Amino acid sequence: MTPESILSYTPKVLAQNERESYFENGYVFLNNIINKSVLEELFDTINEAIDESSNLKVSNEKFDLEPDHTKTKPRLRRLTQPVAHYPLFWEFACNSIITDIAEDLLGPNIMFHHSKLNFKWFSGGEEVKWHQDMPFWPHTNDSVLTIGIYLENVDNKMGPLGVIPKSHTGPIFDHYNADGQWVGYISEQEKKQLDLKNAFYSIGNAGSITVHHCRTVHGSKPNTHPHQSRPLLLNTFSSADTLPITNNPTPSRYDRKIIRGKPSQFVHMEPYQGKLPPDWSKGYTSIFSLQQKEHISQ
Ligand SMILES: O=C(O)CCC(=O)C(=O)O
Repeated sequence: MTPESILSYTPKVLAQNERESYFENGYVFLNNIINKSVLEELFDTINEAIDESSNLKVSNEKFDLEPDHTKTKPRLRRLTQPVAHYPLFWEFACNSIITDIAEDLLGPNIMFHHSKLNFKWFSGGEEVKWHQDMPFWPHTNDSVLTIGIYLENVDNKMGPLGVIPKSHTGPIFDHYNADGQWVGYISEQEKKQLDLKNAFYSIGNAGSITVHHCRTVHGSKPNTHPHQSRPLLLNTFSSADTLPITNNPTPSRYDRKIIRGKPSQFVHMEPYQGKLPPDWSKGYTSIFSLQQKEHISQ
């Protein structure tokens, strides 16, 4: 769907000027949106997941671990596809205020792509280098977004999510290095085209929401807070007429599921002017391990 047709529908949560600002700037940040009781429920499930991960020594399809993860001091980088493992996360993705916000920005018919929970543990939880999402999972057009929910209060030491306003209107950057290897971030050379000094960092309370467009350049610094982690739950959705053109790096049974409205009989096609990602059908762990060069995909 085009921004004009999306904006012609009556919004459910956002003010019209917030929707217009999303299309103009490529992001929107909303402080204090999710109720405390909902956050507490999510946390009960997250604590279960952390307990389960504490028995692991190496990352697997569900848990991406920091290199110094131990049983007594678990340090999870990412819980992959929480929706596939815990019904509560699926219910939250398809039937909550975040689904209404997705509808305000994608139109009445919505397709689910994937979800993840990035922990960014205290004292060193890793950086996410500047990147765009679209090169990881290109679609037939750019009516695709990711909604992030802060599960703890986040200050500027904790690696808040940063976005470059209006970068979604610029080019799709190369996420391969000069040797043709996929690195999952924008090179120093190409970064010179970005207005980094105007980066917007989302600082806010637990229950705040960040939304970023699939072409918006974004990233986050390491978490240097001495004892506070920065769990960020991320869900990616598209308009129903916007189809992925490559395999989902982290497929689940909910891949391409219509979660609002109805499937589309038509596809909205725009030229995709970026490189395709590598074939991850035989395995993908996370942006963290790719960017930290724990393995490099060709
Ligand atoms: O966790 C973050 O700060 C950013 C995550 C992100 O951009 C991603 O996982 O693609």
